Amino acid sequence: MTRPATAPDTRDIDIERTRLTSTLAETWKTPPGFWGALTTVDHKIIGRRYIFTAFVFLALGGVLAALMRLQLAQPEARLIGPDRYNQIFTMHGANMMFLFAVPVMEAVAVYLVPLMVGTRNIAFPRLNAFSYWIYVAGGALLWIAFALDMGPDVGWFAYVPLSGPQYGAGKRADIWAQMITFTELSALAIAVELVVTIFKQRAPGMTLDRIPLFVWSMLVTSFLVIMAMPAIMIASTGLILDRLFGTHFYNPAEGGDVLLWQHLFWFFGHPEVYIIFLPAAGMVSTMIEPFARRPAFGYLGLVMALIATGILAFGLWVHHMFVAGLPRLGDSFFTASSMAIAIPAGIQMFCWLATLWDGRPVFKTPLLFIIGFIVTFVIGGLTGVMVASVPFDTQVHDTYFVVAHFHYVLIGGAVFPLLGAVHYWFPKLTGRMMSETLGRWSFWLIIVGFNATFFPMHILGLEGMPRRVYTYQPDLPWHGLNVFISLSAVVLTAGFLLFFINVLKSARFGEVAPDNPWDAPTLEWATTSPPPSYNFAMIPVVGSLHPLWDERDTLPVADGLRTDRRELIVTTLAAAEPQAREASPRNSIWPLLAAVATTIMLIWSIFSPWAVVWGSIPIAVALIGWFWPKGTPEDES
Ligand code: HEM
Ligand SMILES: [Cu+2]
Repeated sequence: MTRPATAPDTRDIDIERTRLTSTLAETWKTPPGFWGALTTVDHKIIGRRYIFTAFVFLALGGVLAALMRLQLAQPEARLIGPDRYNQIFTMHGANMMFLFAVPVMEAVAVYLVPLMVGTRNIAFPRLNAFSYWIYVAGGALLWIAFALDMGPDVGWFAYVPLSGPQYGAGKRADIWAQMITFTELSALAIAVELVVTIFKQRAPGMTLDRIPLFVWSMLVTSFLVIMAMPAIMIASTGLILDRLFGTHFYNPAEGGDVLLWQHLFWFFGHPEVYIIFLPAAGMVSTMIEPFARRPAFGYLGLVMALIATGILAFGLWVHHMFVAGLPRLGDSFFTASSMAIAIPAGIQMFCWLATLWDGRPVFKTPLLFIIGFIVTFVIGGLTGVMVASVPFDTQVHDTYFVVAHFHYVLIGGAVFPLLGAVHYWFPKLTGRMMSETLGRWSFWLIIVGFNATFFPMHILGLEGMPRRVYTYQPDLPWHGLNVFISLSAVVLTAGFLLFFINVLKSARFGEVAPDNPWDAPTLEWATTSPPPSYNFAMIPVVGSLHPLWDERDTLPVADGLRTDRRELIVTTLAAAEPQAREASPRNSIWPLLAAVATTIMLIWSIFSPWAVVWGSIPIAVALIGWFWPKGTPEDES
């Protein structure tokens, strides 16, 4: 890189190591205290906060699940009435999907991707801060509404006409629709940040075929988010307009169409499940290497499988509409495409099994969760192939069979890898190790509790028990299994509680973690645990797919970056050759203010269309403050 005339001691190569780290720490620091917390743009602080918040929503959603199981344990139980029950299953589903599963994956990526690609912050750090605030606001909206008995009660996919103006009285459905706007805004923002970070901020030498598999999975996921989320935003905005304005998007009497809702929703909704699953698959591919003690088998196959799944994901949505009365020939195509998705999933499975088979596995907690994932996800995949067939789906549609199926893929396919990932990356996040003993106990309780809870639901479904019913009569043959399921859910809950206890205890008292406790090959382990504010004192230069295995003692580094202001290296898209030094934004309060203004406008607009007019003014002011030029010098090539 060229070196224009700057003060001689501001470049990293010109100063000695201790001064280098202290100068960098000063340049990149988040001031301590409340103000620092509100203005930070550090991806690690925001990522940690995001992960924590998502787990709070998991716990809240779990409480609702427990309530449902309590109610369903006995026939004609009086604990929860039908109206509250409708709110509870809707809240549970919407909360789990929109406030837990998608955000938690994005959150882990916000924390890890910049470290794994060897850069100092995520691209668009202020947008990242904004995205977190807007996410919290959407979550608070949903839960406060629920506390006020205004929680949505139309199911997590809010079908019209039930959610439309004719049947959905009050503001319950509007709360659902606007919560979508909040969470999709935040997800879209992160997707854009991740794509740019992965394309332009990879460490020099990290060519496309040296990108860690979790990062690949987040790249594909981000494109899925960018292409799928607009469909649901259009759908939910149309719903709000129908309800508030009297438009007729979904009103057949005036030329609207109820099936339009289902198409728009599932055009988003099916890719949504891969937005949850692909990051989990990426975590598995990344974690399996240090525990199998060999490189993942079939890197190219794994990457291609991610991409293939991402593309196919957009061609399956009608399998959610097999009983909507579409032409049979059309349905058959979607049966075929739904079954085809088993091919890339199978490729990944074979690669993981081959990695374990040929490796020398160390059975630590993360690997246990990986094995739990493999077994459970295969079962969920098999019932998926079953419901992809129209005659079978016609039979089990809207029964507990489907509830069993999607919990197998969601919990088995995403939550298990995620729990493994928490054990695996915890030392990087906190500087401490999680307890292996508690980890094993929670794993066994969760795996046994999960299967005992959800496997019998297949049978209940085949016996005809519909989903979303608040109770059932004693003369129906469902009682025994329901008691069994509710008791098993206690075991599952105990497992989750133990996991949370482990996290809290280890964060305070856990064994202090070294930089690379698992002898892992990827760059996030090349820095301290937890990493300093600037991530890397010198930007690493990557010469292989497993830099920390192949160049154990001598990871080469790039130099020439300024230390007195935030700078990072921009590299070319494919070859990752250094292109420019770019300034990274400083801390700012404006993202928070913009989020507050946006929140006011969005919530107000549930009640009055004028909110869009008047509410936009504070947003515009906040954006002007955000983008006000501060005289930062031009980036240098
Ligand atoms: C932790 C243990 C969990 C238990 C015991 C549980 C239990 C249940 C039950 C009993 C229902 C059916 C309600 C009904 O049809 O009346 C349900 C629905 C649902 N669950 Fe879970 N669940 C759990 C975790 C999760 C997770 C982690 C996710 C997503 C990542 C999830 C997503 C959903 C969705 C989307 C629905 C459908 C809601 C609707 O019908 O609108 N669940 N859950
Ligand atoms: Cu689907």
